[in-house]
Amino acid sequence: MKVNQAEIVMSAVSKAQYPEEHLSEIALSGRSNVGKSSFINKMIQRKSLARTSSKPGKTQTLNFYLINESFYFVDVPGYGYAKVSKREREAWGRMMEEYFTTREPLKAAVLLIDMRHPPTEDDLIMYDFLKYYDLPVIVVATKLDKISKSKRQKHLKVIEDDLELEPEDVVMPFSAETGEGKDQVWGKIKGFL
Ligand SMILES: Nc1nc2c(ncn2[C@@H]2O[C@H](COP(=O)(O)OP(=O)(O)OP(=O)(O)O)[C@@H](O)[C@H]2O)c(=O)[nH]1
Ligand SMILES: [Mg+2]
Repeated sequence: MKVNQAEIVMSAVSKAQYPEEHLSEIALSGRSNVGKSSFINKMIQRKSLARTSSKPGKTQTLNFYLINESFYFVDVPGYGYAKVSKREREAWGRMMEEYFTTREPLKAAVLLIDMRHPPTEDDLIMYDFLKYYDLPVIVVATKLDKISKSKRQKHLKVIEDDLELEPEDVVMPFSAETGEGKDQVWGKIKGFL
């Protein structure tokens, strides 16, 4: 996909702030620090349109990025970050539920899993949550550049098995560092737009 235009249109904390023109949306989801914001930047070839950080918990709002004036990537705060209070966790849960369960323009979720480790309990819950609401899920294994070539298949298989992937889903390896996997993931995303 050739991206000619990309801009942030809204940082939202509730429904009233979501964009109104109802273009298709593709949402990112995954643990804090897994690489959701980096994924967006790499996919659209912008170094730092979406803010990233080596510290978890960078993204705190639903950030709507308009791409080619035709659809949105929605960057979402991550889960599984230990240093959040119960109140913050509950607020996060409400925000996620409100968005993922009621948003009509949402066409698919990209669920990012850190390829270096088996999925966490929270990853399994997130996958099941998305499936429960009948949202198409694109499972992307990130940080591919950190795994040696000989170990890649094994790591992908662990993700597949632990998530108990439905037959229609596959795990797509990706690196926001090298761009490996980018074209394949674009191919998959285009199918939902
Ligand atoms: N080597 C490598 N590093 C990556 C990759 N993707 C992300 N990172 C690094 O991982 C860290 C976290 O990336 P972010 O994109 O901010 O992660 P996030 O999922 O948006 O995190 P939150 O906003 O906290 O939920 C940063 O230091 C990135 O540079 C990748 O594919 N390879
Ligand atoms: Mg982020």
